[in-house]
Amino acid sequence: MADAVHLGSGKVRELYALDDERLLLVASDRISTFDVVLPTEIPDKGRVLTGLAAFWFARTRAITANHLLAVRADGRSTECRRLEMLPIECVVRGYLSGSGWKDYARTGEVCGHRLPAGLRESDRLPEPIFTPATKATSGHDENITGAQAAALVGAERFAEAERLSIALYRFAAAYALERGIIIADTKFEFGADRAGRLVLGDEALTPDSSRFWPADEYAPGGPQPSYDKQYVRDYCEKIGWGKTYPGPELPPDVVAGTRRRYVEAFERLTGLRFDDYLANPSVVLAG
Ligand code: PZK
Repeated sequence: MADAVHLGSGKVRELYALDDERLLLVASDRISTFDVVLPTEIPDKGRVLTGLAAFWFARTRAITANHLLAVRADGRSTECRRLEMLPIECVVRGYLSGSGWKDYARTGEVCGHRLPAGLRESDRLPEPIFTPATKATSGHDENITGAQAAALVGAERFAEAERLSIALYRFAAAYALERGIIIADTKFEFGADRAGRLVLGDEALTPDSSRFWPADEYAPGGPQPSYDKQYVRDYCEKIGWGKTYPGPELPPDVVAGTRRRYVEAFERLTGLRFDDYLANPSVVLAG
């Protein structure tokens, strides 16, 4: 870390340059809800997300190359290959939720995909759809059509990003469903390496980059409880917070319940004990 150069901050992550070819991604224990970072941290949240992303990177190598080089001993930092990131978010939706549901309810379409009539909020889609978005530097990402995305990255790049995103989602959603977790939708970020090959970057298939729902509580026709953040959201509703900065401090029982849900998601999906990850983060890379 001594000579790592800070490049930027996300809401809950920090990005450093290690040298011309390598970056360090550090996941903090900060949590955001309703787009506001709360003043209370969830212990080990950053380690859970780092471990899960590394687990998925290791298990999806046959689908796509990715930027992961190493997980550091702290369990929250990953060294990765520096890429030329595409200026689009590669979102895949298997269920109708969030902005996808809003757009469908208004127009019957999501990002140019015409969907069957009569779908309800949180319904499973007949097939997963690729719904790219622009990367907003401030405010919210905006859904765009495939044609708009192709104009931004080139038709060939677009087609490959779409194919890889759908394949990654299909693999992970089927795997997670067997372990009691619905991955309703997810966001990938791709970049190009020096040879111009497309490489999966960022964090992938974590609860911060996806909607995780508990499968045993799935009830389409309305919004679904979040696997990881539901205690936080329920508490925020209960106290009548206006969902604008600053957010409320979380009480110890909400922190403990939320930490337990993150750890539970990690253990269900990886089949590993979280304590074993803390002792040696490389365990997520084996097999
Ligand atoms: C890259 N971000 C998002 C912003 C964060 C993360 N492999 C890569 N090569 C080049 N750039 C990036 C990556 C990755 N991943 C990722 N911005 C650039 C971001 C702020 C903090 F932790």
